Amino acid sequence: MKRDAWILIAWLCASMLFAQREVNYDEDKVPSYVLPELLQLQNGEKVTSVEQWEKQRRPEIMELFASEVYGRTPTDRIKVTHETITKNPNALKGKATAWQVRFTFSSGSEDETREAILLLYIPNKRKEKVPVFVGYNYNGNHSITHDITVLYPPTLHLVKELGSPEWERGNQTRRWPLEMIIDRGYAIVTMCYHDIFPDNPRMKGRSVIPLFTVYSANNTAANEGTGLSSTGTTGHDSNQSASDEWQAIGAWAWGSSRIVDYLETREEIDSDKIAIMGHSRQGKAALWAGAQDERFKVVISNNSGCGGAALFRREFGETIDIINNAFPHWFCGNFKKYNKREPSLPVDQHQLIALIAPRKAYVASAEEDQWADPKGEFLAAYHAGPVYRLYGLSAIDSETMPELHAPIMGDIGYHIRAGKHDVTDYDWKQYLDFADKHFKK
Ligand code: GTR
Repeated sequence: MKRDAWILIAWLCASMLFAQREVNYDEDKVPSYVLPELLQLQNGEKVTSVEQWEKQRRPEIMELFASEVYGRTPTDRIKVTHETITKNPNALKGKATAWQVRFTFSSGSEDETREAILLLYIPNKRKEKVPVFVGYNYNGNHSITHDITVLYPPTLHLVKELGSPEWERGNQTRRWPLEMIIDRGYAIVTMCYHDIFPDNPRMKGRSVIPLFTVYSANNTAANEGTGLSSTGTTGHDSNQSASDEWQAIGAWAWGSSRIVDYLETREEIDSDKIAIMGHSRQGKAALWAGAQDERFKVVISNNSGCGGAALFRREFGETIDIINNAFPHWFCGNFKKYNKREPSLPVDQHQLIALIAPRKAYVASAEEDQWADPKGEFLAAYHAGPVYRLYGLSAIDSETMPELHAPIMGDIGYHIRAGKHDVTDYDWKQYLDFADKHFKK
């Protein structure tokens, strides 16, 4: 082998070792930290009433998450149309009716559009309007079922090479126990998250973001998706946008609200009983969606980790610096100021969960998912408590983590299960129980 190749290999090994060293999995090395106050205004005044929380403190915290972490969701509305493509009254062995609906998003001038395909299952056995779970899938609607009539997402080719495992029908069925959800009397609705923002640093130009007037035109060229040759880039930030411009997580959260807009048009659905469930990066987006859109009455983050439920200040597992380098397109530009500077971030994730109050929040961890910092996920749920108590609701009582498989089901829910980073039937059973409890089924 040539000398240069050896140097390259040595450099790669050294940088991998270095990267590994930077990840802390040792509880003793968690720095001591002080969490930003929940119930204290920026002017130092204490918050003692729901009114003060809602009118003053909550907007302050919301503003900080928008400007410093996820970017601002535009307030302008773009045109969204819905077209039913298929209706299958015999889905899931006749237990449900499946609908596929094409969403077309258009810019003000309507010269630019994006398409997304929604897949909605509604239980056939129902006496009244049904509650619903909203959740994005990672690999496409075709991946959650073996039903050959379910369409591929229009965007998958932008991020996944044809023939890669994501293209295989049914490759994610184990994460989507559709029959179990339908049997419990819930509708379930999903969409491929790539349809809203194809998950790649160079794909912002292909996302819904350029459809908005606030999108700065000067970043079109830098971010324009040019096909598969540009995928897989890490540590690359070609983002020229305003430092508080929304990025992928903001767009995914926005997209889930557009799903709610559609659900509100469906007479079979009880729009007062809408739950959102997101796994991992979608757990991050679900919390941000739940914070912003009060139509989500139950908000569930499954193994959401850094930028989701986990407290940043523990610097355990994935950190701000690591996530910003690996996924430069997820958070806003300002968030990069906090790389390796967690204590200077003006918010932490207990505050994100608190923004959901008085609606119900559930955080779930997996024992082997140390990258996501289960303890940090638990502690954020715990420290959101004061806002729930302000509303007279229940919160998590003890700072000690519960045992495995001992779910807490108050107004804030939490569980940790055995096993890896994933969504399992066990997780879904808890979410259904939690939703039953709060939707009084
Ligand atoms: C990881 C990332 C996590 C989590 C996860 C996922 O690579 O570091 O923050 O989002 O991906 O979404 O599966």
